[in-house]
Amino acid sequence: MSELFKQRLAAVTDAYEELVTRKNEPVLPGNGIYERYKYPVLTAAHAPVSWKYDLSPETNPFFMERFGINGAFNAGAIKWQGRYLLVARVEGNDRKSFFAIAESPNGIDNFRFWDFPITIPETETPDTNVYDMRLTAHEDGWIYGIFCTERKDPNAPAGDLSSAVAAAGIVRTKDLKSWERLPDLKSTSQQRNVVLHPEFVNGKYAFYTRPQDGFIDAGSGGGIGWGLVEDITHAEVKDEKIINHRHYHTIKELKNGEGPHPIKTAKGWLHLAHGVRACAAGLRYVVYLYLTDLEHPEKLIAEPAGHLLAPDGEERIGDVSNVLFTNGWIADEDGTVYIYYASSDTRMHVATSSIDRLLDYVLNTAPDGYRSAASVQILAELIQKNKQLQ
Ligand code: M1P
Repeated sequence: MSELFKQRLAAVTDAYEELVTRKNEPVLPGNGIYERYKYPVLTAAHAPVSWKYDLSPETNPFFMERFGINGAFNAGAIKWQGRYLLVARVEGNDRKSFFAIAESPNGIDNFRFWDFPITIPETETPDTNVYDMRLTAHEDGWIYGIFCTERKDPNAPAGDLSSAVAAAGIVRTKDLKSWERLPDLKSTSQQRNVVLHPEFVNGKYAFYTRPQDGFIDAGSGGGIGWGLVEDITHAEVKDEKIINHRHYHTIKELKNGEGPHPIKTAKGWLHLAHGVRACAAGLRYVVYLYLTDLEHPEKLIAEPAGHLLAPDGEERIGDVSNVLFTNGWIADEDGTVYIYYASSDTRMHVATSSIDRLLDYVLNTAPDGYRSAASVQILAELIQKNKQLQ
């Protein structure tokens, strides 16, 4: 073994260990709704040394990377045997994404990837790319993973090497190690950001959908949809209705999409979602919250105006800048909520809050008045109220 190999192996291993054992800390005082944390919880650099390097001095004398990892983002989340698990979208330098589980003892730091990425069985039409898994521990006893499967558009004209078709892939597991692939969700349009509701509704599986005109364009899709499915092993949404609408001059003017599955609370189902608008810098993705009825999860009860989380500081920059995206959160038994969000299609972060705080936020923050004058009126009323208290 050469001196170079020895030195590089030691340096790379030390840097990795330092990163995955680093303590995270809240950024205070925050806004009272949640606390952000100083460090991202998962990055490309969290990929184990054994994923990136051939550890044999004979076949890798320069100790150079043999498998480049470009990002770790858009992770589903679940609490499993007392540990906080992220099912990350790991993207290689080759642009292909795959899923891998990273585990933490406390949900805010010390995330380490499991030894192997997840092997997702393919259907008869192989996926070109898979990403953004939403995990649902369903009352039927399975843990489902609903993800986006992307394939080249078979109808793309010759020379068009970009057009793609998005659909919802479905896998399920009982141990998070072996995964059974079910047929993709059938619906009348392309789909991304599809999420399985954790409970049966009228004895059926319930899906949050995001109908879209094309691979990127939500177009006439209208917003976040809802549909019931009889048989999850041949899932088909026949009747899809929009339950969270896009709206002119809001944070979700162009597109929106359900995040992780909603959390059941005493006051309704708490939903986390992303909204997209266009601006001179391109698309801007932010995260917002809404609440729906306990008995009728498709019925909106409350929705504050604007975003809950928007790109801030280093979060603004990455492979696809100005993007916050979420598809994972964990509600602990004590009411703590861990909101996992990705920044700029590059890395994962956590923000912590509680069911009580998020309900207070969703129920007591004014809804969008859709006009500047309405916003000024809300602000003036708050200032006036505060004047009487000062
Ligand atoms: O690049 C931003 C996001 O774009 C897509 O989200 P949406 O379908 O709402 O436009 C997804 O590809 C997502 O993975 C990505 O983070």
